[in-house]
Amino acid sequence: MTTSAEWAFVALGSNVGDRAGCLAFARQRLAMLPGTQLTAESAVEETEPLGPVPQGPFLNQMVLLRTRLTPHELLKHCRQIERACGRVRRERWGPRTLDIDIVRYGDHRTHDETLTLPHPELPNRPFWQREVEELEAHVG
Ligand code: A4P
Ligand code: MG
Repeated sequence: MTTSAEWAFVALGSNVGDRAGCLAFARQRLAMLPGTQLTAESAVEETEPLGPVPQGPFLNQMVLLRTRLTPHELLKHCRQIERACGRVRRERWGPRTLDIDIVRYGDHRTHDETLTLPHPELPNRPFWQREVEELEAHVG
């Protein structure tokens, strides 16, 4: 935890099971993180799958957090939320995915074995770019 807060742009994606439910679960859990406020959320967008794996369409959304968690602390919490969603959804509705990616964290630039910031896929994902733009209006 740091003393000063930063703006974090966090991307949510789901393409199996109760997709909207997974996004809602993620928003709720992110809003409850220590030292963190969920300041704004983008529209939810249905997108065709990117990449080589044949799979169903995604629901994607981005949220804007004001957080005192460090980037690595935030990543650790995101992983926990993904796992928690996986457990809940597997038991009730079969396989599901929830991806939570940190797209931007202030102006931080990081590249180590667990975290790259800004997220390297940002230039390749038009829906992320649209969502970032939508949320930037809320950055004070
Ligand atoms: N990691 C490094 N940098 C970051 C970061 N900035 N934010 C590491 C989050 N994680 C970061 O992620 C793998 C590892 O990336 C993590 O352990 C973390 O330490 P993962 O979510 O466990 O695995 P993954 O999802 O298979 O890989 P990755 O690279 O996150 O895949 P993507 O990029 O999320 O691709 N098409 C559409 N339309 N919409 C989508 O959302 N998503 C994917 C998944 C494919 N196609 C899609 C979408
Ligand atoms: Mg991911």
